Amino acid sequence: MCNKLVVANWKMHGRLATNSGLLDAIRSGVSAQTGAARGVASRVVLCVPYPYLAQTRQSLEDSSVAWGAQNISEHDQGAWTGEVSGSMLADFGCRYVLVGHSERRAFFAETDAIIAAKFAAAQRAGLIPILCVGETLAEREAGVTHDVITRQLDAVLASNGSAAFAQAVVAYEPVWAIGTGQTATPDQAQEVHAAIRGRLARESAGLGDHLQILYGGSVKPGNAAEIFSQPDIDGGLIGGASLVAADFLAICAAA
Ligand code: G2H
Repeated sequence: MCNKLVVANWKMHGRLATNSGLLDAIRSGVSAQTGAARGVASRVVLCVPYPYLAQTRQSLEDSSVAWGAQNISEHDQGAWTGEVSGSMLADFGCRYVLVGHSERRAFFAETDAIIAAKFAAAQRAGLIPILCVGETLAEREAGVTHDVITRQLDAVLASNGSAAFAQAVVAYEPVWAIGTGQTATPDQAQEVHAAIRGRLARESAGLGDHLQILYGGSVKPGNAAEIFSQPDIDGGLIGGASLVAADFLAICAAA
């Protein structure tokens, strides 16, 4: 086991009553993995819906499992009805926040500019943004995968600068692999991860070495080890499989 980062994205799932068992199982399962005499355990983060942040904090605050949110306002405070700021997330102990998940881009019209602003807002609040990038099936078939990823990265680089990536995580999630059961092959994922690392290394050599790049898109216990074995894959962003404790813990153990 090496020091990969495994991030759960619960999406809009969960209820107070059922979350308790899932949180308890993950806390004790990760603790058992960490205690195993097999080296350094993977780092684990749960990104839960806003209403369950208090419950998650109460369950995990004395554990090695961190937590975060799935979205953030680009504004710090003010008349923005329905929005949640970075400082509010920090009040609930969040350390991470997803930014630019493809479902936000596709269904909530989040543009590259909005995502860059959210990335900045997260860092102003002391949170670590997990910037999600990825191409659609049509874009992959048109041969523009690298152009899309570069455009998504460059929007954040242009407004936040390369230094901002020293305190950030990038997640490559091919849109065609999200929740579909269709996973990028390890070679397909590795190729894009290497390109992401290369793009950021062109800005700053040290950045390329240290940046954590996660893969997301139908990661399951059965494919996690092979995906995580790729040299430029530093962990995973896990959706559906993060809702089943045994599956999520098996993925953590594979990391
Ligand atoms: C991609 C992923 C988690 P899933 O959205 O972000 O979800 O693992 O269900 O494909």
